Amino acid sequence: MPDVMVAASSSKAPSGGTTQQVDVAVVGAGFAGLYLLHRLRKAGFTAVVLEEADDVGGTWYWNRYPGARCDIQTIDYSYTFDPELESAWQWSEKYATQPEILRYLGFVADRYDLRRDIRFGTKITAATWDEAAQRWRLTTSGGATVSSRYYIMATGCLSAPKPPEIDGVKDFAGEVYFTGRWPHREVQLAGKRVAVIGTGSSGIQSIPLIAEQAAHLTVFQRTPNFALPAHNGPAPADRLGLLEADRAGYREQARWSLAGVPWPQQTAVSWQLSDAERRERFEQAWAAGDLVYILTQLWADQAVDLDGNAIVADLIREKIRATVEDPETADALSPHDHPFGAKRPCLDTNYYATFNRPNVTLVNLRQEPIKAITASGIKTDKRTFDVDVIVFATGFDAMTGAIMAVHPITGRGGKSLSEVWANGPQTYLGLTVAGFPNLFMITGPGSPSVLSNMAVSIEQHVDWVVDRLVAAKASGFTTMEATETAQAGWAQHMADCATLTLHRLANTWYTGANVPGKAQGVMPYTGGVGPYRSICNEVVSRGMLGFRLTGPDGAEQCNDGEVVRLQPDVRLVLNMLAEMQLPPLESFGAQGARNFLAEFNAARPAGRPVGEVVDGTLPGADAPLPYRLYRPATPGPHPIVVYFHGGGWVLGDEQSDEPFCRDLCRRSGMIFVSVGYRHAPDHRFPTAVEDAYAATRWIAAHAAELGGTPGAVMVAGWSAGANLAAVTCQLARDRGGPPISGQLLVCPVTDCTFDRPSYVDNATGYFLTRSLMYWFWDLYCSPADRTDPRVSPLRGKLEGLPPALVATCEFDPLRDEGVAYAEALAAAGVPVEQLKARGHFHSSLTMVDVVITGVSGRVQMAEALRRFAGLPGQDHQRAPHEIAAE
Ligand code: N01
Repeated sequence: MPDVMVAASSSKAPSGGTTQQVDVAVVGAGFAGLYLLHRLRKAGFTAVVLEEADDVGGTWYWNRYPGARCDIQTIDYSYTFDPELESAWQWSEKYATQPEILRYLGFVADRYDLRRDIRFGTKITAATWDEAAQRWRLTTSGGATVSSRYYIMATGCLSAPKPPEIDGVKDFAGEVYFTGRWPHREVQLAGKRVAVIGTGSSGIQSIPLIAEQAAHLTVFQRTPNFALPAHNGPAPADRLGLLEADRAGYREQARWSLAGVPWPQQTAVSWQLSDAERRERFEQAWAAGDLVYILTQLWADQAVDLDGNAIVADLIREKIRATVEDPETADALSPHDHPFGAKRPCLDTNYYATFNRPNVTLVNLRQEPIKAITASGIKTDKRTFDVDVIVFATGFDAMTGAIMAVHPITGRGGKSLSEVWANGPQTYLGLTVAGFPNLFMITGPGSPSVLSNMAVSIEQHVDWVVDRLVAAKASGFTTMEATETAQAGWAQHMADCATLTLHRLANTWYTGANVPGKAQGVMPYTGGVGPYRSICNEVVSRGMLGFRLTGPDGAEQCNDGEVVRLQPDVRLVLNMLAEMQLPPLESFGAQGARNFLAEFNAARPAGRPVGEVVDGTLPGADAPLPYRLYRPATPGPHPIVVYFHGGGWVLGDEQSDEPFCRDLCRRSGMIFVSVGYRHAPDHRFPTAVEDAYAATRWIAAHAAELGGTPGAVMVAGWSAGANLAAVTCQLARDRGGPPISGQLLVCPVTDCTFDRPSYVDNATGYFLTRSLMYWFWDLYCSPADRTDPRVSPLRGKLEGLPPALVATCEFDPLRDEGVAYAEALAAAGVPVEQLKARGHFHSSLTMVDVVITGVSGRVQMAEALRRFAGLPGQDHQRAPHEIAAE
């Protein structure tokens, strides 16, 4: 079959200046456009696909440079919507070449008879929403017009090549090629002096093959990129075996995975593995030749934490040094300016070894930038390189380029998309834009798209959009449009997701940094394919949340709102808990609940190393109490924080908040002494509070023996433990000491009133429920005791208390009483800092290494403790989510 199949049976524009009327107009006949057309037709819509190229293929039509291949294993990079299609097509290699992928797309187009509705060689010149007709009006390069109810951009993320931005390109007398617009004829490079500018995936794939042909190849590199050997060949037997053993299961797993390829989520973090274990994992990944594998399967913190990431980057640089013979060249090829994976890494075949060839030269543009292109070649600020051919592998105006720059799109009220996106793309789900009714994008900015296996994301987007069109038609609605609230909520969720990953720490096409003047920001959705799919499904199950639908005769439905208000990792934790369908904790009884908690805690990450952990016993109010002391690794003496664990005065012990204590010990550089106070119902009020007070006295009196700084201590606690910390401060003031220099109250219980809005709004669904709180209160103290300031400190005298940091979480029944306590402290003249954790639930801030978005909160807590102790602040130049190294 020829590489380029001429579209003999393609759709023709209607003659005589008539406007073609269709239900749906689609732009682009690549992976997305073809599947869209197939699904639309099956759903009974009339559709036309408008395609600039002369054939199907999209990105695979244009990118025909030497060495062009996919970099997701081909068995994963395929359509999965039709099992018969899957068995009708066999891929010949692990990573198919561009011609083979193009043949596949042609095969699909023919198999489903798609070409008759594709208008090739047709460029759209403008798209305008016609308010009166409630339709899109498209004008095309040939002058023909199309009127459609819906307009769907299936334009791909990497289809608008970026101009070279180098002076003098027009002066060059030799041949010029762009990898993204490679000629359809054979390009003769044999015996020629060739320059390649750019070392992204396109450069890295083409350089080894160009080097084999050219008399001499000069590679102009601005930023070195991480490249990994593809180890191409037949599809690996293990992956093929998995697919063939359970095709449907394999595909389903991919749909719910993070990157659209069925690999499990790693749980071990780098610091839990020995050097030897890490190296073994890395070597295995290096040998696997699989981008998704090495990006996700080494250790859980490789993509979210700089320290975990640096280990991988170091190991890759070691490989580069081992391959490239000239140390200076090896050094120039080694990336140092971005975390591994923050910029798209490449799969290569002999890339680094190519620089050992005598006919290849690397020019490091960081040391000698290009000044201009001249008639004879390329001039840097140090040298001139005479060449016959220049290949620009300089990339794309990614994600927004093909949607925005290619033609004006005008929505409601005459607003153009370029205006609306002037400060960066705004979308709802990456699929729609407020103000642009009935406009959809497949893999648009705000969707997982380029951070995923595109084939999986495309099928999900297409299915979701077409299913919505079918549902709208069935219910008589003719327009569908995202609301501003939903869109703003999605932007917030996108930003929350982006703080979890390292993508924002690199200047890449993901962030728009490669195009001068383009607005900056992480454009793809970084929350993962599976979570994204569940959110899209949730939008539907919640009555098209965030969409306004209208129909004839004034019919309207608008269920406004934000689909995700939780932090992304909190959402995952709560979903996981919901899936476990646990009975209410209170139904276990006190001992049963304690056992459950102990089991739950045993399964969590243990917490990072601290200098020393010491167990001991101290005298409580009238009985010995166990304690656990966490000492920093730095030389002492250290200030001491007396810590009270959470658990509703009923559950937990001196070890149950271990990861939280370790984390704060490391961050603050202070000793944490976690006290095992006695619990209800065996020991009801006021035992716990008297134990807490007695323990604080004893610890303050024995500070030097414990390795602490003599003098004042600080108190801290979470939940009921924060209640004890707050009450201890009041007792210490009233009973003549010990001196307390500060109080850290995390989600404190401060009052016995249960009718504040947070008790109502967050009564269920956020793990700590209102009924669980009732149960705790009932076990701890009788109704008559509840107004006692020793259990409701909000009702006590607040003047003269030590400075406080009060942390509250948005989705916590205790939120409002925490805020009330902070406000009352401030009113009483106590210096107070509030930390209001948006999108978090009661346990978020203590779930170290699970809820990573809690890190910035803990950084703030550690800083507050240091201020209480009169210590200088620490250097927090690093991004807030990054966990400092030992
Ligand atoms: O483009 P890129 P690409 N002067 O933007 C350099 C996908 N893809 O076409 O990093 C000098 O990655 C630029 O330097 P810098 C894949 O997702 C997939 O290679 O900006 N240099 C960079 O080195 C990929 O990520 C496959 O400092 C200039 C290079 O040009 C995406 O497409 C194959 C410059 C551009 O790299 C884009 O890849 C190919 C200038 N003025 C592509 N301007 C598969 O394997 C830019 N550069 C499936």
